[in-house]
Amino acid sequence: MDEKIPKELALQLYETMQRIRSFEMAVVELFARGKIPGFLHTYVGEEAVAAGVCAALRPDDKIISTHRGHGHLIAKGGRLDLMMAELFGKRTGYCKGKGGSMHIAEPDLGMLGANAIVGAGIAIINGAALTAQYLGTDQVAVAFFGDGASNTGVFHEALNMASVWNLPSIFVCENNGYAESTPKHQHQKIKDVAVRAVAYDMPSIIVDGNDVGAVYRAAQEAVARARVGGGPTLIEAKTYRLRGHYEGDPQMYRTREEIESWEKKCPLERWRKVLLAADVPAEGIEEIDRRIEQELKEAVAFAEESPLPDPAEARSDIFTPLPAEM
Ligand SMILES: Cc1ncc(C[n+]2csc(CCOP(=O)(O)OP(=O)(O)O)c2C)c(N)n1
Ligand SMILES: [Mg+2]
Repeated sequence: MDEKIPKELALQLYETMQRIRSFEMAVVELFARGKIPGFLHTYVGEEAVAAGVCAALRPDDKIISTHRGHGHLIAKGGRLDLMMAELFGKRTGYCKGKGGSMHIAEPDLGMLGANAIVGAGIAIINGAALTAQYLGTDQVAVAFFGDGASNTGVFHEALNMASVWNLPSIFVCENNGYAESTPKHQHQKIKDVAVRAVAYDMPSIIVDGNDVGAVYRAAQEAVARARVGGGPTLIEAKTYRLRGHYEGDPQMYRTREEIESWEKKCPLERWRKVLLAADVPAEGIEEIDRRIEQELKEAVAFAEESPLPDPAEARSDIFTPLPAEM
């Protein structure tokens, strides 16, 4: 076990990853059964990134997510029942069933939203970071995004602005080697996305995104710097998505062997081995697994039983009312 990670935190990291994996595997099945409308992009295989980064954050820190966002909300403390209801399009969900998988948000947890527009969140997070800087709080703001998103203009604009204004922004690139069906070597010539930080005189960290302990330490370093006015960091977490780009993706662009080679690097399996080697009792781990299984059963029942939104409310909640003093 990593000496810098106490056992309690190590178990918490495992629990977060397991909550994400179990939620995702449940929604995969429910989607196949026609219970979940729309598109579904799962985070299976990438759990260590959200779990490791969010463990280094405080509840009042902000994050922004992507089209592959369930893991980010869970790692920031999202409740499985309210998330499940949202994915079902039910009124009891986090966004009253009007957001769904790709637009789920919970500002009270500092989760500013999933986003179907690739790259969009990278700039939005600078707004949260600027707010913290302006108000003189020591909050930090994290944008999660993919390797594909690192080719958008908004990525470069956002990193430049964060650097020039010395914002407490942390940019976390989840490099899973693909943008939809396009392998990374066909969409960018650089080997490491992290090298792009040099153009903005920004520190960067490359980390094994399937090693939750390593991700946690990288995030801790970036967070510590941002909190004391040290400015932004680009973290590149190298990982892999074990399921298709979306559920139903025929995946003609990669081989079974490639997927299997990454299944062997499963972040949960790896961390379970680390825990056992550090004499964490197997029963403790199994107890976490059982608790999550039960929580998920209840979440599915809650979503199933919940009502659909009232059509009369279709046009409410579109604009936020201005605060009275404005
Ligand atoms: C602005 C924009 N362009 C294109 C798309 C279509 N699209 C959806 S996901 C995706 C690939 C994103 O790849 P990456 O950023 O690596 O994220 P990953 O899916 O691998 O997590 C694309 C091109 C989109 N949603 N938004
Ligand atoms: Mg990608």
